[in-house]
Amino acid sequence: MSKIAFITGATSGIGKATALLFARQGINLIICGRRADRLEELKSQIESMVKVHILAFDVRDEQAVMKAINSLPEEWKTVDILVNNAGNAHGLAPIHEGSTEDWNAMLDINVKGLLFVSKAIIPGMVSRKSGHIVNIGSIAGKEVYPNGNVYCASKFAVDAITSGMRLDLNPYGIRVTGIHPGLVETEFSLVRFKGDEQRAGSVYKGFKPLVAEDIADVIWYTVNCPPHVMISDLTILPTAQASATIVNKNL
Ligand code: NDP
Ligand code: 8X3
Repeated sequence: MSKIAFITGATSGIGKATALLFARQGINLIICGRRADRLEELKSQIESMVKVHILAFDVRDEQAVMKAINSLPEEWKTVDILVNNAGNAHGLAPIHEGSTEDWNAMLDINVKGLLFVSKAIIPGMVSRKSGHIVNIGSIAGKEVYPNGNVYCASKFAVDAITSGMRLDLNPYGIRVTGIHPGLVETEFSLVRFKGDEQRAGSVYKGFKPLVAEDIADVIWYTVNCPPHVMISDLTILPTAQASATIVNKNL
């Protein structure tokens, strides 16, 4: 029987690329995000390959998360792979200038949203003693960079939660993978800089950044490993990037 993957943040970037790749690999998909029109469009792209179920909800809204996941039809309740990908940076400002609205957004989406979705899905994996959780962290969850403060904190939290999950779910044979990308050209910077296309584009100028499909390939590699193999923690950078702050623009 085909597996079922639940992918958050499937309307764009890494999540969408992962959904497209998983569909080509025959994995049935529950695709999530707030923008229902994009989910419908993605569904129409892949439904000739696999079964697709759409769940449109805001991961910040605990009630909405629980309602959406608890209302899954019976044939969709057995989630084999959870990709906790939804997230974004909001703003890039020194700590004394950052907006509390941005801080709330990052902590509510990147940390609490990931927890709410996990809370709704993991008990089923525990009862079945099987499953794979892939959490998308960041190089920002390994190194703090100037003005990254709260975004970095949210991704350090994802890293800690991922380690905690791995410990707590070890008795149940559930695999837990943390993937930590460096600079990937998606809508990420457009969201961070609130729609300023010029500023967003400048982040990726002068070197070859990763693309969403690079991360999708890595996610697929981790879920496609033999059952006794768990990729626990993986950082992936563009070749031009040596650390969170060092990017060679002269290659
Ligand atoms: P995108 O902006 O392209 O995609 C973000 C996705 O998250 C969208 O599908 C969006 O869907 C979803 N999302 C955002 N807020 C919410 C919300 N409140 N409720 C539900 N879904 C939400 O960015 P990326 O693909 O780059 O980002 C994906 C993940 O990768 C994030 O966790 C990000 O932190 C991480 N990452 C990105 C890197 C990069 O350089 N791009 C590097 C390292 C990590 P919608 O708006 O429709 O709700
Ligand atoms: C996204 C990568 O370096 O822009 O998490 O924070 S970075």
